[in-house]
Amino acid sequence: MVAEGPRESRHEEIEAIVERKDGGVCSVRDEADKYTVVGAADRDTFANWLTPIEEHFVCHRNDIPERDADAWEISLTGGLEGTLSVADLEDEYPTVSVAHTMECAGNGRGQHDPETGSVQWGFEAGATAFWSGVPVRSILRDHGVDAADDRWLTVVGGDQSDGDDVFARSIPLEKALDDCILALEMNGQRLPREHGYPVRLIVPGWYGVNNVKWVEELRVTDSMVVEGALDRPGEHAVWQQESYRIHPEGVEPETNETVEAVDTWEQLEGAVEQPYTFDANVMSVIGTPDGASPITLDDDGTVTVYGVAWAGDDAVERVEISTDGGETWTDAELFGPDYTGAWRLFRYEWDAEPGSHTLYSRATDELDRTQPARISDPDEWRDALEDDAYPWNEGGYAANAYEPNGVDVDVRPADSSKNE
Ligand SMILES: Nc1nc2c(c(=O)[nH]1)N[C@H]1C(S)=C(S)[C@@H](COP(=O)(O)O)O[C@H]1N2
Ligand SMILES: [Mo]
Repeated sequence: MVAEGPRESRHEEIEAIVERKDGGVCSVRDEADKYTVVGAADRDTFANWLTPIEEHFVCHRNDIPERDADAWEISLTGGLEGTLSVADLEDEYPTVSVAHTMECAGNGRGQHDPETGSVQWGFEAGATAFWSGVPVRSILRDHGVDAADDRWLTVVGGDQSDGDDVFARSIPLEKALDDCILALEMNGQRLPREHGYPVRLIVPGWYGVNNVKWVEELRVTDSMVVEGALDRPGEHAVWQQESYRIHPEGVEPETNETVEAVDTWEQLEGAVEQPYTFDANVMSVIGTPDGASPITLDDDGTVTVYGVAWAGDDAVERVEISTDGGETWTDAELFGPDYTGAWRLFRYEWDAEPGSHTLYSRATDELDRTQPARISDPDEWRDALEDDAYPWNEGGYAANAYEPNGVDVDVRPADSSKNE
């Protein structure tokens, strides 16, 4: 089993990352100190489309593998055969770039009441980067796989656990063939070690956990990973079948070989009993004003509200803003880059009055699913969604309520002294 005690190495690794990222991130509380976690330090990370590497959150459980690219090898297993070196990826395959909004499935966990364990994220664990590398499709086709046939791709990380669990995640082969890549670069630079150097999987629009860092095995099978599925010692299915499942308190998630619905929201609506955290639920965050200091009005009395909204691999249809604590709502304007799997910018010209205001943003996706207002109580599980609440769940996963992410803004009158 997984060891429980705090790990000294976490602190050193976190401090080193925070220092290297020079103020763009800060460390986030992890009750048992099992994870290395840093999150965006400032709300205005969410006022820009591309997140600089310096502001991109980091989240992983084990120590970072130290092997370099020239010693790295990916095994191809299951329906595949052979190995791939990083040089093979660079020399024998095309390179593409994809835009991807990475959101930790535990983002918003710190907003659950009563508190759930593990990393107490607010909204800091979201970021958008360009990732470049080899389309998974090119590799699979080259190895004779060109139809999904309801099969799965299991991807294994080379990070050694201090227990005996293997970091393995499965995604439907259909998604893998569609737009996933094995990334070697992030925002045009060699992958930083903490983001998966030398090679990581990118699953555009899907929760962070699916984006396996330090990839060392690709396996094609009829089933998603279950215990005993891999040719190696240890526990194989912890990260797919136990952790990162959405369920009420005290429930042990059932192992499934396959599921009919992968869209996380569709699963939550009842398609799967204990949903898997696959594509990201519709979500938004206001970037500016950030509420940190009062705003002094311009002569024309308007304040521009900027933020970002995303909906996994579905499109964002609409973003509404409330400047009166949720009483009334007005549409914001979507603008800027528009890539599947990445967030959209929004802006709203607010005719502000002096005083204190609570601002909310609320996004709706192309399937007409809107962010709920709050996170439910634990006993509301099945009725929560109908009651405009996100279901409180034991792991604190995939929360997308808007009220906990509101920003309180103090507005001051235009400076009259300059007219005197
Ligand atoms: N091998 C491996 N990959 C991993 C993890 C991990 O612990 N080990 N953590 C996952 C989780 S929970 C998240 S949120 C993302 C975070 O990616 P980032 O650190 O590049 O932001 O990586 C994912 N990939
Ligand atoms: Mo995560």
